[in-house]
Amino acid sequence: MTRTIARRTMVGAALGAVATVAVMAGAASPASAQEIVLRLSSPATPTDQRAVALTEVFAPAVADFASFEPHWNASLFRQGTELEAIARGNLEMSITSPQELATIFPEWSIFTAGYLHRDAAHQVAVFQSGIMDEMKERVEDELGVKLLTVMYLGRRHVNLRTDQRVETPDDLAGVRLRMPGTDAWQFLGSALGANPVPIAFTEVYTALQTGAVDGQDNPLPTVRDSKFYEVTEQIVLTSHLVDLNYLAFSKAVWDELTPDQQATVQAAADEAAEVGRQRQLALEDELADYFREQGLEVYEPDLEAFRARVQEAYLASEFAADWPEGMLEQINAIQ
Ligand code: KDO
Repeated sequence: MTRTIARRTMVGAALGAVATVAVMAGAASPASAQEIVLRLSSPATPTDQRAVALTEVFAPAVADFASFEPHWNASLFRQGTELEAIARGNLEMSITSPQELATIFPEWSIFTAGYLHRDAAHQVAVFQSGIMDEMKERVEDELGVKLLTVMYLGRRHVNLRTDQRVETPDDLAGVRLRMPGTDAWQFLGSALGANPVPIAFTEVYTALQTGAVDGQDNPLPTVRDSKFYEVTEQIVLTSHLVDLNYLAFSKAVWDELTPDQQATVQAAADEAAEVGRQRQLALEDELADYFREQGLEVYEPDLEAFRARVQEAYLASEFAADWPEGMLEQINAIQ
């Protein structure tokens, strides 16, 4: 498996970031509004419910001592480079994924496995259960990134520009399916039966439009926000990944906050995640009909065939060798 960033480099970079913030904020005094700018970079669109909730809920909640400065559509950092930017002190926040964390810490690939989380509530219960504490601490200690809360993106489905019916993974043979560009995402594409093609999120619309790929996978609200429905013919409701992101925060900046400010940031993050989650769930409920009205075929394939193929692929994969002993069983047991 590729590790795009050497861990030793990251530790050094994280230490560098601490020094930068100490100079910015003044080591002895609590940070004030003038001093703290929380820049967030994400490929998400501004209409993505995670973006909306961060802007409407997180930003005002921390406004007494920090200004939240989001950069959507990957306008500040390229997708997949945000964690390194935080570690180097060049960015304060991002919406990261277990797939990105797994490029540095292989054990995080457990959360990239298809058909693992059951639903949004299961994600939250797993995140808060304590079973991830060691993994989170390692990210904090070695990368200088604090994972504040879990954000819901939604159930990922296969969205194709071709109209050939898909019932089982065999029907995806030879289909060039855009997946985000890390090993963990590419593996998921293969496990689904397709030929995965790595393309950055901001390039997906054009890739679909020009036929550079046959399809992509994302939750229904993302298909609407990014207008992928304009350049595709069908959505196969595979639900192959209940996708989650983590709100990532610079540990160096966190350490400069007073305990009260830390509590405010944490509560604001949890509240924004909850608001975004509920809105995203509501959208998922209504969007299948919307896409049908737009002329797309939207249907459920043989889910058991997909689940069996994907789960078998993960258990036999090199990823599984890095999963903490017993964690899969613990995740499955959490209600
Ligand atoms: C994507 O690139 O398909 C993806 O959905 C992956 C997610 O983990 C997340 O990064 C998301 O893009 C972006 O936030 C854009 O919505």
